[in-house]
Amino acid sequence: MKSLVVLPTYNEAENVLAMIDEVLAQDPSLEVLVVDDGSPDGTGDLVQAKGVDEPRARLLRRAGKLGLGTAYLAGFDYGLREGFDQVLTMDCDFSHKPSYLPNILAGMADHDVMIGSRYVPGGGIANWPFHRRFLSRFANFYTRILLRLPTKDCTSGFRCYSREVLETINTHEIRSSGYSFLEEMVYRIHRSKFRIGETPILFEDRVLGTSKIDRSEIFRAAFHVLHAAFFPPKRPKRG
Ligand SMILES: Nc1nc2c(ncn2[C@@H]2O[C@H](COP(=O)(O)OP(=O)(O)OP(=O)(O)O)[C@@H](O)[C@H]2O)c(=O)[nH]1
Ligand SMILES: [Mg+2]
Repeated sequence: MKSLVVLPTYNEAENVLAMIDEVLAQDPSLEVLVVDDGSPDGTGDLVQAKGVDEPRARLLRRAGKLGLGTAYLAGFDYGLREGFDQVLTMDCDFSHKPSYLPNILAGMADHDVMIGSRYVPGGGIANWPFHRRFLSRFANFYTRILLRLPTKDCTSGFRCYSREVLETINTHEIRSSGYSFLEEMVYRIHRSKFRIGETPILFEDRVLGTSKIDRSEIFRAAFHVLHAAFFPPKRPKRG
């Protein structure tokens, strides 16, 4: 089994090399692809230099800040093209701790998708202020009700997708970015009757670097979920 861990980055120079090292240390089957959107802080150059003596660390540079959703799409395409059996995604700010990777990989034995989940027993959020916890809880409640999803954490970006899932659901039809991209992925996967598993993670707020999420994204995501509820995507044929 060959697995690709996609790390989208925008100004993560303080985190990126330590993240790569910790991820690669978890399992010999793992390789890393950093999808960097021309970070002004030189994140891309650090990864390129790292790749010189670490063949398991790869870099995909994009010209400008094109958003998290399309960074995931670029990572999925790369993983499929390069023959990986599964593609994982994680934030590159240590909110998603690499030490959970073995649990996520183990879950893939009997699931098509695994999600590192804050909202299953044993999971949680360490140091978020009340308003962010509330927002995340509300977003998940709203999404689960409207889209009738059994998944507890629909907005977690800590995931592993099997090759078959990425080949089946039409990821390029997903127009939304950020949180609603993640919600729509879960929705499409669930509608195609793939097995979605969740394993608990303790999510911790970033220590280094700054947040890139903007407030308008929250409203766009809420609208997008509503839209998906009334106009569901076509169910693709499986395999
Ligand atoms: N390639 C790429 N990566 C991005 C973009 N926006 C954010 N990222 C990365 O996506 C990951 C998640 O972004 P964060 O800023 O941590 O967003 P968040 O976790 O929702 O917000 P915080 O909890 O405040 O950190 C990080 O690794 C970012 O560097 C983008 O436009 N392009
Ligand atoms: Mg973060």
